[in-house]
Amino acid sequence: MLPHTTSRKALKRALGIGAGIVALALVATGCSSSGSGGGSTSGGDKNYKITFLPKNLGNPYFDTSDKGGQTAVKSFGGTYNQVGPSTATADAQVSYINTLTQQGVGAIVLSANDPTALGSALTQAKASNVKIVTFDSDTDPKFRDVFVNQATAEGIAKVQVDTITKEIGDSGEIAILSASANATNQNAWIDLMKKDLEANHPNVKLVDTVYGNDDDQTSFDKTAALLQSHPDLKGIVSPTTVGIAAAARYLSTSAFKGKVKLTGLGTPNQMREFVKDGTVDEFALWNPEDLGYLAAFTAKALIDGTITGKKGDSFEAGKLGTFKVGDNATVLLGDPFVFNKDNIDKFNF
Ligand code: RAM
Repeated sequence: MLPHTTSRKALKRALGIGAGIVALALVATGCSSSGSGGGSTSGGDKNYKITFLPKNLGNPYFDTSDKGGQTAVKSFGGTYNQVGPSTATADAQVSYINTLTQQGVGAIVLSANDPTALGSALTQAKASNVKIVTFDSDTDPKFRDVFVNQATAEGIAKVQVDTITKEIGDSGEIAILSASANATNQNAWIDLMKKDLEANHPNVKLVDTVYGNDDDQTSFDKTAALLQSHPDLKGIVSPTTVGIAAAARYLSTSAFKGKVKLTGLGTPNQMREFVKDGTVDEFALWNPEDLGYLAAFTAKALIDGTITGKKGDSFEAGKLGTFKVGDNATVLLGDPFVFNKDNIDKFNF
């Protein structure tokens, strides 16, 4: 029995999208902007200029969520754009928010590198009638209209703790390789993982938490350093797709392969070879393409005035169906899904 909370709905969504994806890097490197989408902004007097601002560019996870956003915006005749920094920092995101506000976009769809540091730029944007949707990584709720959450933080934390504790026989030292130190999403998950470990796994000791900043080389180097400073380490949890892929690459050619267990959140395409070669048994994620798609439709619903962020408001999200706004102006995509050697070939993102 897999240690996960996968619903049929989540699996169906993941499979449905997985089959149709052709690898697509919207913007591969650097700080840039990629315009595209539906050409003219239709929808009467509605400002459907919707720009995605991920944590950083060049991350396959965001290439996939951006692809979902683009599909959605095109489907309702809006103008899609994606901009973002090459490094995952809040400072780098501020200037993009200011520029988009000056340009008068209808909505910014943002994965935040920090819960508060973007606050004043976002407050100005909102004052200029730019709708703010956070997805993937939230800000303090006062700075945005709605947060589109990929899965509950509790569910995301639990699947990772369940997996690593099972893999190391519920005893011994583990470490966390995270993204950047201020990332709202990773920090929320890490807090919950710590609580779960303390409450339910007394023989498992979290000895270190290190940050690879969602940069491949930094994450690779931090993995090497972790293994060196903790010779008794039995497992690594990396709740970031960049981190887990870099850690797997390191482990796969080291003496620790298969001995030091690795799990966390990864994309099937980045992790496939490491599952097949025995470096990694299981890891989890949701469908980033669906997340981007839902976030774009959430932006549309805010622009239309169908929702304002009030609990109970509902809206249509194209092929994903109807969604409701929940507590703290949050919309929930679904459940995390666990990937392993038996199912990984069914996915292509
Ligand atoms: C990385 C980013 C993103 C996170 C995934 C799991 O791509 O940090 O914010 O949600 O990992």
